Amino acid sequence: MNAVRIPGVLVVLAASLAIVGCGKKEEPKAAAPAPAPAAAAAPAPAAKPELIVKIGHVAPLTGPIAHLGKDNENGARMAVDDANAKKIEIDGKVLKFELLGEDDQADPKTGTVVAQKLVDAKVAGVVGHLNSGTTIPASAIYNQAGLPQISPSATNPKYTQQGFPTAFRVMANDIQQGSVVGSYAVKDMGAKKIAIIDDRTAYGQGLADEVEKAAKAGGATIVAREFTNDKATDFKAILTKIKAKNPDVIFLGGMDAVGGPMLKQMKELGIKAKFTTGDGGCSPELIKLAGAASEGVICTQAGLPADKLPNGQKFLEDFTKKYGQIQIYSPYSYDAVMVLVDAMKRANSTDPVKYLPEVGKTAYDGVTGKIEFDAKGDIKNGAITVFEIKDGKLVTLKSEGGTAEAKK
Ligand code: ABU
Repeated sequence: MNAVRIPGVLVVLAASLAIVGCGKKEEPKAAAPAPAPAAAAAPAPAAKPELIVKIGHVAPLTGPIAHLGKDNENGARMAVDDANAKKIEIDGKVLKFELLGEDDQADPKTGTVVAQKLVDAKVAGVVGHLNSGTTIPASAIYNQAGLPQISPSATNPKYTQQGFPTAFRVMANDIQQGSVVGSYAVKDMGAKKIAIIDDRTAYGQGLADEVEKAAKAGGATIVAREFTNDKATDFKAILTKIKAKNPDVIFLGGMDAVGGPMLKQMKELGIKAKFTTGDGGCSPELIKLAGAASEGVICTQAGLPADKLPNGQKFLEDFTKKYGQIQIYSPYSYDAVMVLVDAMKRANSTDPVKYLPEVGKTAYDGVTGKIEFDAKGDIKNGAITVFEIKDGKLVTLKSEGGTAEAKK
């Protein structure tokens, strides 16, 4: 240990001062002048009152596609945080958005139960649901309550064909997607014989029907039409039947949780047909689940890829930093929240009765491109992008539709 060395002369001096100090009489101290009164602090400006605005969000947060539900919810949550940071004011009050997240388990009945729960909680609008099979029955409840509902991912056309003024979606629908997939399989993949499997959900079966129509119109023959369900993991029986028909292409109308194990089992059975699927299977999760069996898969998403969008790249960076890899729909749920907020601003009201008409008049530059709705609530100029899985990544092959500026 290093000793602290004190010079000897200082020790003597300090001791003498101490002795002197001990004998010293205290002189009475002159009264200290009264302190000048402190300058009166300026009163802090009164904080503006807040108005709490609840936004509902619904997706499956449990079950086989919980990863997609969480991706959707994270997109909505990020939008709520960004909207709150803007300190938007209406009638002298700062809007404080709160996200009320519900889990519908991708189950149509649960979807209606949580929809009613959100109506009872007096949300100002709803982003959701994720699945067409839950979005469609829930939309009747939101319509009854006069609540704007924007689905970021439900692509079955029936959702917006019901004539509900409350129903909107921010991506292309399956009439468009089915036509692109069917014609891509025939023209670009050269398929003459196509086998189709669907998961019997509103999305899977609906998209499969559209693909079948387009493939037949293109001159292909549908050699098999099989079905499974959205919770299944063993497809060997239907794949064995399909193998006997020797198709060039197999199309799956279903989600990535079904597509992943199906691809593995196709490989195990030695099926050489190319595999195609729609937006519900076009995810990083499909690659994770299928591993090497996902190489060469052709899939579509109902929008433009982030690198073709002016605001897409920044969203991708910000989201990834906060929540990790984007699955499929988080950019769309982000935009869906922002469309509601934008309509409230234009209406100068968070009352659904007053701001619902403004949702229909939206012209919003979102992270997924320009958002405008047609009379039914479908997005105008919706786009479909075709991807191929190469070296474990989704690589863009081509996009159809979308606004000209977005594609520059
Ligand atoms: N669009 C595919 C996944 C969601 C759905 O429509 O069911």
